[in-house]
Amino acid sequence: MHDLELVARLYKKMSLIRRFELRLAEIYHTDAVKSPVHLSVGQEAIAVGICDPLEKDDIVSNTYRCHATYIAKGGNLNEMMAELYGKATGCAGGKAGSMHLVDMKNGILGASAVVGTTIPVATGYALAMKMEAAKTGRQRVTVSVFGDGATEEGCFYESLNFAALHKLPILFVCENNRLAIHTPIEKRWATKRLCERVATYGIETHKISDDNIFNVRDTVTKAINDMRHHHSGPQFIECSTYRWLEHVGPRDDHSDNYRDLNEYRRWKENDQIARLAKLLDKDTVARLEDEITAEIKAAEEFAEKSPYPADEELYKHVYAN
Ligand SMILES: Cc1ncc(C[n+]2csc(CCOP(=O)(O)OP(=O)(O)O)c2C)c(N)n1
Repeated sequence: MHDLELVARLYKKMSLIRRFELRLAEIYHTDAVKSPVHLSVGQEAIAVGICDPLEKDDIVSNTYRCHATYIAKGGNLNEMMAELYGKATGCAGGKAGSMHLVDMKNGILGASAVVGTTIPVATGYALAMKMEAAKTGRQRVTVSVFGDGATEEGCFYESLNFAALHKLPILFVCENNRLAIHTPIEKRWATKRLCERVATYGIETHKISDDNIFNVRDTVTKAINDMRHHHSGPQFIECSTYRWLEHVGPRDDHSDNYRDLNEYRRWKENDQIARLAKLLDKDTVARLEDEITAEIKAAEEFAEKSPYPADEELYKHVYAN
């Protein structure tokens, strides 16, 4: 028996992410959105399961596929839409776009398009948090989210080693959607034993193979508690999931012949949004969907009405002060 308030909260976040992204896909051809978009449709349960147990001042670190974690961690929706529109009111002043969402007020570290590079940055943030806790007595935690492709980068292993050596409060989460652009895991990895590889660094690992949002949330809750209150050092979670749409852009790419469509159908049947909708009564779902409609509409209006950045902005934030 699930707590219905929790189910409603998780449902709303997942549905907001999906509907926001599907709306982007709808308007993409109008050129309102000024940057490439890497959509997470199908993967929402991971971002929401990870972020729900976090405190506001805990940090989540993303990749270029960062819409889901930004929304799940409580990033400002108006500022997100304005950023995608390239407007001055955007979360990065309209100069960064979809791949570099950031909202430090809500604990969302800036993302990057260079695969793997956010992992050492997040590890450095966890080091700062450990040093901060030595003074304040209160331990914040960092969650570093990345794809399976990022685990092929050397800086991933350097970060694991450093975090384990210094017992840093960082949770590494691999969103394993089996694909790096068009290349499936079988063509990239000699073995799929990712958790075993990570465990050799002395890091506790967990594998969640079914995208079950409650398993993700429970595993993260326990890991965060261990890190925050028992100084367990880093932990690692591999979450299997599946991307429904193309690697970058608003379309589905099912005619491109690189994915197994039976696998796609199996993941679609396992959709966590549909699953949670069945646990709620119809009126609750309708009310939550109405709220989502209003929030997306308000974000679009905010973005449309906002000005583009002034020309002088070009010269700001180029060098550190
Ligand atoms: C260092 C680097 N190498 C290659 C690329 C090109 N590239 C962009 S996304 C991507 C796939 C990464 O896959 P994964 O980490 O599994 O994340 P996903 O896109 O599945 O979320 C690649 C190879 C890049 N941006 N940076």
